Amino acid sequence: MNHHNYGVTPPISTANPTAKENSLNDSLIRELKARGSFESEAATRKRVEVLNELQKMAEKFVYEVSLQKNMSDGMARDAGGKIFTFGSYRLGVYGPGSDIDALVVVPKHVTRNDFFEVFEKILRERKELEEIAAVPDAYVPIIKMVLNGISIDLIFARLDVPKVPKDLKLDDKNLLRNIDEKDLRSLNGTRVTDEILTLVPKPTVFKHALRCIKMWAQQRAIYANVFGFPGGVAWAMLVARICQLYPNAVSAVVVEKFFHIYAQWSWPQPVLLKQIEDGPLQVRVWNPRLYPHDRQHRMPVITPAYPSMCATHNITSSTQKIIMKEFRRGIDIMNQISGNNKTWANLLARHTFFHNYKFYLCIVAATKGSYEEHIKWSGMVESRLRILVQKLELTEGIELAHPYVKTFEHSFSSNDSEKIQEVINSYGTLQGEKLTKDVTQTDPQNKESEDSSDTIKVHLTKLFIGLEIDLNKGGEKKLDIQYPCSEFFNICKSWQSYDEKLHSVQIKHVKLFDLPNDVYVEGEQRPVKTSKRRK
Ligand code: 3AT
Ligand code: MN
Ligand code: MN
Repeated sequence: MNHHNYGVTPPISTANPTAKENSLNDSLIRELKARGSFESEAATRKRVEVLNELQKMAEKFVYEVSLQKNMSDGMARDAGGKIFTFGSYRLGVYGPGSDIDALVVVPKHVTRNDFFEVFEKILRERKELEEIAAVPDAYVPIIKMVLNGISIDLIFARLDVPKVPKDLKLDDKNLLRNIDEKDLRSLNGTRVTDEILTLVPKPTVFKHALRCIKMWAQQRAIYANVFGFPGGVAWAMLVARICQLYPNAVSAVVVEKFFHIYAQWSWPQPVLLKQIEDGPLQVRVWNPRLYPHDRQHRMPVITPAYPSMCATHNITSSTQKIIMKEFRRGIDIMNQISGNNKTWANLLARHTFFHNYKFYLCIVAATKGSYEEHIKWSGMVESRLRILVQKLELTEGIELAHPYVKTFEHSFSSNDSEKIQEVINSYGTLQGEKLTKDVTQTDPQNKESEDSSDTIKVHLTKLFIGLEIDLNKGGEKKLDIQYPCSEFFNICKSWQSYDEKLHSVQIKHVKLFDLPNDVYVEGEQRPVKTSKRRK
């Protein structure tokens, strides 16, 4: 095989950019800059410094734990410890608001417990530490912190090796032997991002194209893994594959080809950056021939690092339609940009989700209790929204169930428990928004102890699904969504920590003109009834 080929097929075109393509690329970079995609060199230097400090702290951590475990001073020094990064920072597509996603890798004798005790203590000693929150029982256990003004998500992996030198690389799959699932999951992010970068012909072309696609996907509200759209890693792999197919293209051309290729892709053919590898573990590797579950993936995008997984298993029939429509819009606007009728700003225009449908569902998760309590409950409801979408899709009369990718949150307090219940019951509608004037809006984080004992606090999160309805299909019928809704309630209420005195979940039918004001951003006009306008 040709050593210079990237990917599982030869390239489509190895053409070099034309003058026109170069100038289109310049205008793309200008547009990205104007929109604040890049941060200043000074800010990036600060990130590097913070990472250097973090590396020193990691070494100190491993050293201290090694001493505690009766190693000699020399052996404790040699035990090492190393910080890796993943996420947008590692991919080189971070902006001013990005965090740093980091992973600390340690030798066998240092445990996850040590991470949450010793490393946390070392962090807490630093005067640059502004915030810290440990979540040891998460699916991927994590310490979230703010160090020197920079948010850091720090995860942990312990390898079955006696020491972790500074030149250790994570690409060897034998490093995955004899480690637990949490370590495996924690290593995955870095292994995948590192490998993506080795699989693209020109990393800078890839990074700029990915910045554009990320911004586009965010603006079009199709960037959200939990809600059934691709997440950051999936968008990165989708762009990387186009870079492989057009190895000499500039970023603007990669973006243009991106829309063409994926609008015409034979889904569910998977998007692969390389052939899927076998490995030494008893873990599942994505394989639709073997696993019926994997056959259900509609737009599979497969991670390159062993064990390969599908990064887009959350995509549903509706979200696939929405994504495909956006690809076709991309083609259309790119054609017009090419003909000088439109600009990159048109491609990156904000979505019109809260204008597009006649009917919406508003899903409300409410907690009468602490904000921490509410985060858990609402997070659970959010993570189940896809299931509601899937059940709606199967309902007669529903053509499309379009989940919105952001939540809206409020907290209120009052001494009047009936008022509180009224607020919960009407939350999510224009009417409900007026009712909230009778209660006190509070800062969710503010501590309970500051309130008098008879004050009731409620935290609310609302989510939206836009519905495209076609009732004429099967004759005269009324839309009935009782079944999908009650199924959804059952799933939510079977949550292990569900307590009906604290938690509630409701689904409301909201017509377009009854949507609350807070779903519209500044400068965005509410939709107006056309019959009124004609008067
Ligand atoms: P930003 O520039 O930070 O906004 P990003 O792509 O770095 O973009 P995140 O920091 O949110 O986004 O996530 C980085 C990676 O961490 C992506 C994914 O592999 C992992 N990750 C994030 N959130 C979760 C989650 N809830 N569950 C599992 N993995 C997650
Ligand atoms: Mn990040
Ligand atoms: Mn993060």
